[in-house]
Amino acid sequence: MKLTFRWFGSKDDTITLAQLRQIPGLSGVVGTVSDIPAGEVWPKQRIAALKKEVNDAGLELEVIESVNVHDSIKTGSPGRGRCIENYKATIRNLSEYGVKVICYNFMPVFDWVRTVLYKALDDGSIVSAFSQADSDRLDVDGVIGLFMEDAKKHSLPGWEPERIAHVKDLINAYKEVSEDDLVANLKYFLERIIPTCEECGVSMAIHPDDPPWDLFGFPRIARNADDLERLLGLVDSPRNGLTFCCGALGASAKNDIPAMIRRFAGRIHFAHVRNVKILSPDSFHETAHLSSCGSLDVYEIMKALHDTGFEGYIRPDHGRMIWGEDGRPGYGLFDRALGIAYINGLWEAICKGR
Ligand code: DNO
Repeated sequence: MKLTFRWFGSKDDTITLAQLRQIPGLSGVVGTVSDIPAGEVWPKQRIAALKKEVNDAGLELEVIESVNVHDSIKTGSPGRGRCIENYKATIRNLSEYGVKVICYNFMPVFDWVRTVLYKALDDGSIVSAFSQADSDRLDVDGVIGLFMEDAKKHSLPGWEPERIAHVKDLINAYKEVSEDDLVANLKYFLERIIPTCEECGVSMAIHPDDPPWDLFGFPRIARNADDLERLLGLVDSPRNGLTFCCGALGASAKNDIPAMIRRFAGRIHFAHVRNVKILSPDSFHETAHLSSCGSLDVYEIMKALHDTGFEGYIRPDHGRMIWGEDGRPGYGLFDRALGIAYINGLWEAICKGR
């Protein structure tokens, strides 16, 4: 496995590559070019510049999170043909610069959703949280307000202000899209891009729904093991794979995370290893990575990855805000670096215990 760290770029991240370089065991960053709108081609010069910057800092750039999928593709609207061709061109361009895995999602309208972005735990650390009851009270406008308030300071992945400015149109565009339609639209997309991935040696890795249940009446199609099985079957190629986000899936106690890792071995290209504290069947808050801090057994997660011969990329995810750091919710330096130290420790112990 290769350990990586999500980095939003020198303009958009408070964390520097020089800082990341000092995290022991880190092989590279999970990068993005965030100002290119979904549906457009990522130009080679931009990818080359990002790669150079990352390589110059002594790190690799082999994973991208995310190349966002345009809503015309998700909703199956006219115009998707052009966006799919552009997506294929982006895959080719990224592969030329050594990218091996592309993370994306197929969530309607919203990416990850929380109802609280700053919740103080007993130790004074700050985490985000979700409660279905609060979400029902908040309605779509309330949730947008919550994220937009934060967007003034930090633009959160999936909640970029320019996207959210059109959110009412987006919501309308998804009104007639059923769960079956969304699956069919994903199949249409994958059938067209996976041959390009096969040619270029790039793996697609879909991110599961976060939280892993239906929200605001929109269909969700990556909530549990059965959903993931269905997605992988849409195009049965190893290039059609998963970003296995332990925290997203693990927010539902019905998802047995180590068992799912064993079941989908070979199709997991990228793992987001983190913990989450389940408070009730539909509420949770985020935590430190340690098993004892949350509801997931992170040792069993790492063991399942190890036992199944996982050779992909791992990154820590959604750290707490600690030690007075101010950053994007979930994406500070300190707690994610602690998460990596823990993942490194578990991995070494598991390897040597064999
Ligand atoms: C949240 C992230 C997601 C993820 C996208 C992939 O913190 O895990 O925003 O990057 O869903 O497209």
